[in-house]
Amino acid sequence: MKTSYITQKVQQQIRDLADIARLLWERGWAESNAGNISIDISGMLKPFGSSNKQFPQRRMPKQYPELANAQFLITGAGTRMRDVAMQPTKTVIIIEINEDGSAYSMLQNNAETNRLLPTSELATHLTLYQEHRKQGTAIKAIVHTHPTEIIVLTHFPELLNEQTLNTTFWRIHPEALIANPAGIGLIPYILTGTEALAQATADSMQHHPAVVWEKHGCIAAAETISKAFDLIDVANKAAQIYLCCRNAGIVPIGLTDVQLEELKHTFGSPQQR
Ligand code: 2HA
Ligand code: ZN
Repeated sequence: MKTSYITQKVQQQIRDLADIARLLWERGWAESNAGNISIDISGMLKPFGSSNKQFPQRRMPKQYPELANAQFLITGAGTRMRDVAMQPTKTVIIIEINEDGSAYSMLQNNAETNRLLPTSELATHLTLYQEHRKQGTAIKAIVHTHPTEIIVLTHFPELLNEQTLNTTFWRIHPEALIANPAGIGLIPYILTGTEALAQATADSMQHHPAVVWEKHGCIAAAETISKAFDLIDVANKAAQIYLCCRNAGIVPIGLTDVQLEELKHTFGSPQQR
């Protein structure tokens, strides 16, 4: 990545992204090239605009008008989170969306990042930023990863229901509701890297800041990358506790109905109170 135009603010965002990549790797959620991260850095760099021929534009299958002139840090396709942690400037790309949201250019010109393209889940990242901008909600970072225990739970047919999954999490680990009163979304298995996955995730995110992808992983969006990580971390802790109980030979009951109602009444979303 050529550094001359990269501001201190952007450098800090790159460090923050690398810190979260390290956590994903250390959690065991980032085997090989699993997972991807992006941060909206719009306003932190002067837009280059399409008049700049230094960075060629690549057209996208879909147009993102709300993202006109936006800039993002995004992990490169095929990059390993452990490498992102160690060498973010070789694995993270800066992209700028053009004036009508139909193409992006990669703001980079060193030999290593030049060979990279944005993550295979680019469509999902951009669709989520686009939909949140439309709704006026301020998300600035997206984390997609493969949290082991959450994925395991999507192989339990009896938990493949959004309400059941959330109630299970809240009963077994009340902090899961406190950390995310809106609950986690759950969408059925959809092929990785597709527009269909992007759209289903965006639909679910109208109600939930984090979404489980059946038999694949989890994705979260928040105002900061740390908050996006926390959403997945807390949900996975609940999944871990549940699985520990099952491994110990019990099907845990968790909070009683009265205790769950008290929790929802105190910490739940307005609809639950
Ligand atoms: O980036 O995890 O979902 C690799 C993936 C695709
Ligand atoms: Zn994935």
